[in-house]
Amino acid sequence: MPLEPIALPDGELFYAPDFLARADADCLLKRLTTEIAWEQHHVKIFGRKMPAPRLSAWYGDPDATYAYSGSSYAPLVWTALLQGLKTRVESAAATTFNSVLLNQYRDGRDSMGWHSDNEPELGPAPAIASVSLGGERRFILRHKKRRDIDSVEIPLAHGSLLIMRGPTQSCWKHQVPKTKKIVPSRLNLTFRRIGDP
Ligand SMILES: O=C(O)CCC(=O)C(=O)O
Ligand SMILES: [Mn+2]
Repeated sequence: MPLEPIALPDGELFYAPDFLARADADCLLKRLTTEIAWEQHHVKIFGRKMPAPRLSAWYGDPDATYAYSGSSYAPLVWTALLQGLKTRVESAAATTFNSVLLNQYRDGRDSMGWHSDNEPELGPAPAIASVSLGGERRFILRHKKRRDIDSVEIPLAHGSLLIMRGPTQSCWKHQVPKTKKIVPSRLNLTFRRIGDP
C-alpha cells in the first residue's frame, strides 16, 4: 500500500501498485462495471464533436459541474461504493476531493489522447488521484516544453493508485494509448477537486 515517489522534473508523482488488496480490487471492478451509469461522452477534435473512444461517468457533490472538451457535465449523486473509495483515496493522498471522473476502456481500441487536466475549475496546481482496475494499460507522460527530458511510462496495475500533484498538469501531458494486444477491460477513476481558485 505505500505510495512511492516517482522522479519527475517539474512534477510530483506518487504510485502505489497495490493500493487495494486483490479481493477489494476484484470486487470494485465487478460492481463498478455494472453499477455505474456509463455514458458516451464527446470530445472536440479539430472543432468537431466526436464520440470519445471510451465510456465515462461523472459523479460528485451537487455543485461540482465539470466542463471539458467543449461539453459540460452535471455530477451524478455519489453512490455508497464511490464514497467509500473516495474516503480511502483521500486518506492516502492527504487531501479531499469533491468529484470523480470514471472512464471505461472496453478493449485495446479504447484510449485517452494526450492532454493535461488543466481546466480552470481544477485550479492551477491540482492534486488528482487515479485508481485503476482491470486490464493493465500504459500510462505515459511527456514534458510539454523540454525535449531533453524522456517521457515516463507507468503500467497502471489492477488495484493501483497514482497521484499527480503540484506542477504536473501545467508542465506535463499524459495519455493512455490504444494497443493491438488483447487486453481485458479497464476502469479508471480520477478523483478531483472542482471549484477551488
Ligand atoms: O485512464 C487513465 O489512467 C487516465 C485517465 C485520465 O487521464 C483522465 O481521466 O483525465
Ligand atoms: Mn487526465
